[in-house]
Amino acid sequence: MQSMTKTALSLAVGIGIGLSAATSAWSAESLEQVMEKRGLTQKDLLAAAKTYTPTGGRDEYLAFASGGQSGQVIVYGIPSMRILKYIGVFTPEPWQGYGFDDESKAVLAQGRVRGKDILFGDTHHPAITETNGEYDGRYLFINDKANPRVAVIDLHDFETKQIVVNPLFKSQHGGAFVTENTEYVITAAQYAAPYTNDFVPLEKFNDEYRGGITYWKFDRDKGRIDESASFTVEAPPYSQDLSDAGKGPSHGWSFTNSFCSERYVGGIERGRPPFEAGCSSKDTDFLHAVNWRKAAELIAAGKGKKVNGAKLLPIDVAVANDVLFLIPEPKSPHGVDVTPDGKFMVVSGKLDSHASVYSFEKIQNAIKNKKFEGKDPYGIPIIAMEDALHTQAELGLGPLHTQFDAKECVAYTSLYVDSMVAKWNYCEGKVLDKISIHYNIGHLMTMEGDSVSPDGKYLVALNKLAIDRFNPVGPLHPQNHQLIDISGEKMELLYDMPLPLGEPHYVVSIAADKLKPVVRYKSRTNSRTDERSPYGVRAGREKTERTCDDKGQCTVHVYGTTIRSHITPEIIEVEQGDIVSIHLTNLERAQDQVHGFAMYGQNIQLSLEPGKTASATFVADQTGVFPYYCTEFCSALHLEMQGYLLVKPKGYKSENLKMEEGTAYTKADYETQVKTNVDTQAVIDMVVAFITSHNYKDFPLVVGLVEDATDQLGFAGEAKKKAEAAAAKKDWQNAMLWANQWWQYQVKTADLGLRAKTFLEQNNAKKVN
Ligand code: CUK
Ligand code: CUA
Repeated sequence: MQSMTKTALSLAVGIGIGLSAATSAWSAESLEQVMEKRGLTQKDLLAAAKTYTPTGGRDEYLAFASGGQSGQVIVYGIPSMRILKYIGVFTPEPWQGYGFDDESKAVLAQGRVRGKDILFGDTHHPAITETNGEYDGRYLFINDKANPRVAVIDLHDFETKQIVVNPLFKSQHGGAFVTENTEYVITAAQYAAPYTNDFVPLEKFNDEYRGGITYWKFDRDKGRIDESASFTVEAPPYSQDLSDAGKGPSHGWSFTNSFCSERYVGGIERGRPPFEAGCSSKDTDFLHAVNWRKAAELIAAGKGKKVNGAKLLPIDVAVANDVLFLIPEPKSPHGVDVTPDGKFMVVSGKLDSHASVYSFEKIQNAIKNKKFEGKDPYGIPIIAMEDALHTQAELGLGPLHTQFDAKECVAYTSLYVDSMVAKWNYCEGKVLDKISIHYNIGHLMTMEGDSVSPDGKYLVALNKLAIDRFNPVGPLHPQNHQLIDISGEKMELLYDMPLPLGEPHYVVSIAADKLKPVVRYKSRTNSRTDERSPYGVRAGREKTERTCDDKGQCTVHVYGTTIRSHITPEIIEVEQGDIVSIHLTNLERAQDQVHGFAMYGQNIQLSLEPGKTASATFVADQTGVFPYYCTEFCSALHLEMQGYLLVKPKGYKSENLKMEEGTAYTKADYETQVKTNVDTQAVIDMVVAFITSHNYKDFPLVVGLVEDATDQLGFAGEAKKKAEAAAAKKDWQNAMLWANQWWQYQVKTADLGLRAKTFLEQNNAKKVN
């Protein structure tokens, strides 16, 4: 190595060639000392050991949490509770380019309500697609309560693909809940309103305001909701709350609880007591039982009607065909949860200390024997509570939502007022255990707890208040997700996770090994449609086209690419008033080799994952100089990954100026650079020798790195040829610059080699141990 140039030598040192591996001096602090210093108990240590995930470790489950008012979905791992991703759903999310590239703007535009952009969502209940009642990990649905919308997220890339708007509802709290084979995604209205967009006075509430339950048809092959095959079952103006789909014996039915069946309309300003007084005066509300399979048949047979462009099954048709029934449920219920075996429905009333367990079999018997205690004002038959009830259990104050364990008959119910979780037996109506949480729990969630075979193991309590749990960060506190170990007889609190987004109403979790997310897109993919983008280009085919229509409006399409460490094109020239559409394809194939694209003054930020094509369209209405650059620190020369948009005044005539280089290079500069490159190549060869002599093919990650390094070395070869061609012409300026570009590719090759080498060293060391 004596003759090595300085730059190549520092590179060699950097990648550890010729140096003995540094031995790490492990600090001698003992576990006891750390415990004492940090005030930890044995119990804390045990909890830490159950959740701590060492570097490189993976979680057993992935959780998808609603982001409440943030309009997003949060992904985190269980048991580590490490946040992995925020998915932009109803809200722009710049890191992912969501709402900033043309492709995702088209998705958000699907969510317009009555012609208006709605750029927030109140997300409540995520649901994973199911096959035979098991989570299959293909898609995730989530509803927007504020605007009656449902989004479809594809779990092959964790991106939002579709938003549908319910044309009948003006709110939609109850959703999303899927049927056993994801035939339908169920949502329910909350605040009754007219189905049309017309003004209807509140005095006509009973006759013209309506609730409803919508069954969105999911097309599994396309991975999209089919609005034309979706329908709504008309419901009285009771505030339909949450639903759950039947399963097993109750497959084909769904259940929706309600509150304010008093049909009270507030109006403090009219001298009337407020909503909260009038909506909780009766002792019971109604559980709605819907035979959705029959409803679908009736719709298919043309028995429905079209209202506001949507298919509706009117109450009278539903009643005449045994589709819709009501069952009283105690005081201001919130939520309904079908047991994993599909035999029972658990409902809890916020103002009643019991959980009520209804029997599907008893409900069916009452229907078969036409045993009803009466009809509601809309003619819907009411099954008496005692004819439908299996058992009730006194759980505590403010019971809300219920989740299930792997153990037979075991359920967990959140107690909002008590700030506790109750573990109980729903077959026998017996409380088994209780644990305090901090504070005011809403939903709770067990692993795969909505499926036909919950895994138990962990429970997450989703708490409304964080008060004293974390370091104060101002009057707005984070949310608090608390992880509880439910594997034993007694529940054990393990961990508090602060979540700094909107209120997380509900979370679903799935065994991580059921998810198979991709690491790259097929070349030139529009990730929002999963089709090849017409705007994608291959390396070397980059181009800029300007066309003008007969009114003189010109449009510039830029078909560009990104690759470490340059954007092609680096200069874009347009005229003031042009519509500019920049389409960039990330040519990278390597895992995690993302580039971004941001531009001054145009509200543009693209995220270009390997293989993706994304576009930004804007009007160049102001003249000027607009730098753009890559927003991901993608490589050593990331800061140099830049360019200029030049917006020229109309009719601008070039002043015949000459580019003046900041630095002029000589033959000697060129030769020094070539020497560095030759030495660098020697370093690369050493790394290659190391990798190829160390069973690298056993590690897919290293194989990927080697592939990428080979690509980079190929680019180095092309630049080398250009350098030599310029040198042959004695064009030392370009010879030197291309020689430098050749070296840049070598550095990238070496960088990848280093990562591969480190990985092999660490993992082979592990094997030896
Ligand atoms: S809701 Cu928030 S605690 Cu929207 Cu499911 Cu019950
Ligand atoms: Cu690409 Cu930074």
